[in-house]
Amino acid sequence: MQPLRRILHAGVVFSVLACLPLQGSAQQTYEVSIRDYKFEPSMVQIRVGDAVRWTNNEKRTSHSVFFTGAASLESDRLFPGESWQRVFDKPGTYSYTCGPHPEMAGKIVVTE
Ligand SMILES: [Cu+2]
Repeated sequence: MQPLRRILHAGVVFSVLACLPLQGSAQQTYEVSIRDYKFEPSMVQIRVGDAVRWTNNEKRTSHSVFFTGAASLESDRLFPGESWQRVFDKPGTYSYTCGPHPEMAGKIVVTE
């Protein structure tokens, strides 16, 4: 019985390891550029577990990424050249703006 049990155990370990690279490659990071007082693209569709990274590409204006609504969350102020990222663990539509410039608008749509 002992050798058989060892083979079964090896099989389970191999299966678990084989799944890891697939899970890792499913997660992606999407880029949003901040320029001319706009989020580009203003709407991004992603899957649960993906990340979005915002980069301030202005010459001298600073911005933030400010999620309004129930789970309110604001990034630090991003100066030109700086970036900030967030991972989305739950499906939903996440609307955001910029703290200092409420006329700026963006949306992240997260699906399963
Ligand atoms: Cu701004």
